[in-house]
Amino acid sequence: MDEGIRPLSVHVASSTGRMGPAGAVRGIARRLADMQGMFQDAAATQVMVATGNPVVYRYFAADTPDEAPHLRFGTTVVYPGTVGNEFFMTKGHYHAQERTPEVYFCLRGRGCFLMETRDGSTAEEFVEAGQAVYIPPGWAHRSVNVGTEEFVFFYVCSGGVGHDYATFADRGFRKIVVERDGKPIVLANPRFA
Ligand code: PAN
Ligand code: ZN
Repeated sequence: MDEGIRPLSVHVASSTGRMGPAGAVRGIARRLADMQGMFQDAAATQVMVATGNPVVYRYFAADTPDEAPHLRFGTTVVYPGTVGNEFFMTKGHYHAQERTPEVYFCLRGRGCFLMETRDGSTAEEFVEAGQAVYIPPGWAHRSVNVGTEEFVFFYVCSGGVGHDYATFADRGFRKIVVERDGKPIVLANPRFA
């Protein structure tokens, strides 16, 4: 038993992903300038950073202890948009504690979860509201908004998993999601060619 940890409840607005009350929730906004080099089109990135530097995504976490055996849970909101022809997405990560899974549940919009393993396996799951995805241990995950409204999903994983973003700093994920003829398609990332 964990002394001092009391049950808590938070509100989740399924249309916006916003969580509250403020005292029980942490929130982070990632702007395009925080994602330099992650999109393929460097020139488009620079123009967009210089002309508004949009918020690409936000995420919220309930204020639970970030350590096992507790759970981390909250929402992520990826806004609609593209950089060049590449859809707005999260940074993506491996859990530093690699043997930890995660569950995502889509609340709104249309998205694609890109997943991959260190031995080069890849997977992608297209989702809309009502669909849940299980991310097994050892699978990195990145979330892409492939629609025209906000892509909102709920996540839950073990506390203390940690996030390895560095693996993706140079080349990103093995697959990219781009718009072609008004539709999302998944392509091999040319940086791996
Ligand atoms: C999620 C992600 C969230 C933001 O809570 O942390 O969607 O994505 P990045 O961490 O890649 O910026 C999760 O997968 N937690 O483990
Ligand atoms: Zn994760």
